[in-house]
Amino acid sequence: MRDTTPARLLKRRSLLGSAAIGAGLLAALLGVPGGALAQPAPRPALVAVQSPDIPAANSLAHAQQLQTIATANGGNRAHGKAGFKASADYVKSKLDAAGFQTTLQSFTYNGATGYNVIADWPYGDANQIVFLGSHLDSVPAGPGINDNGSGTSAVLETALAVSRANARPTKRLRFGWWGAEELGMIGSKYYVQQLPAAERSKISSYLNFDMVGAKNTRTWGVYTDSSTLGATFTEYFRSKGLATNGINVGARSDHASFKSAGIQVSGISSGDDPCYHTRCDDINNIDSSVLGTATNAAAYALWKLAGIPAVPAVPYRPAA
Ligand code: DPN
Ligand code: ZN
Repeated sequence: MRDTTPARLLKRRSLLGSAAIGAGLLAALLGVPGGALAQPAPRPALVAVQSPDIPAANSLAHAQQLQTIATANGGNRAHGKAGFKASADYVKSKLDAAGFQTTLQSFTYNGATGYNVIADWPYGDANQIVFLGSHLDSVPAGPGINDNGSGTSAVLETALAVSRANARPTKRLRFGWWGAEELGMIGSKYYVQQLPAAERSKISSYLNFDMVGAKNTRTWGVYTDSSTLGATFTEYFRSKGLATNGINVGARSDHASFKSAGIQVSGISSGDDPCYHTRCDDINNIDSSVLGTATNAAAYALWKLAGIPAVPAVPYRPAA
């Protein structure tokens, strides 16, 4: 070990002169290797949550694909229509390519086949699942891009960010895109009801994303039955200087299916708009930066709640 006792330093001073010692100290402070007093660089401090910064354009590209699908299939993506199945196939193909374990779960409602897309990221404690979901169907009147191509895109892009990060979370991550929400949360109710009780009890929390891209967004609505989950979203928006308000969505979206099974739920919404449930809820009806904020809020909540390890801000290089 290097002798740094005062006596030794004084001896060095007398041999080399104070200028050399000064240069060595400066080299050490600047982290320059080989200085007379160079020390190993300190390990950088770890930050609590380090979710990725996801470009808004990524989520917007999914919304554009959903618009293209609606346009090619009679202008909507409603339960029982070709535009719905094509939407489910789009989401599933992206997840399959990214390494998720996916399931296309079918159910029957109103004489038509509906589908849920479920994706698991196969790492972390399978007994503690953090679940993010959004409904995938539109109403028959239009393409449903704010309601709910926006939530669909935000959750899809968050899942793809998990894959890009090659995340190794403490908890398990599951993602769901629900069919026939607009007819009464049919798909999410079906999913929860067919799960055995032992499987239901593994779900720690469910976060819902429904209408998260509205152009007229003033504040972010946060709904929750758990102060921890709600605070996670509020904390994210506050860190970006964005206003929030507590809203009550009641049983108007898919979180209600999970809440009924005793699972802690929360969700965010930018709100509806003049094109709600009409033909003009198209790609021009969303604001890409609002959609980008929703995506990053989803990623922040997921990284925090599932315990995805923070990475050092500066790579750690041991001293040679
Ligand atoms: N997106 C609405 C629907 O599916 O008709 C429900 C809703 C309203 C969701 C308000 C969030 C906030
Ligand atoms: Zn909706």
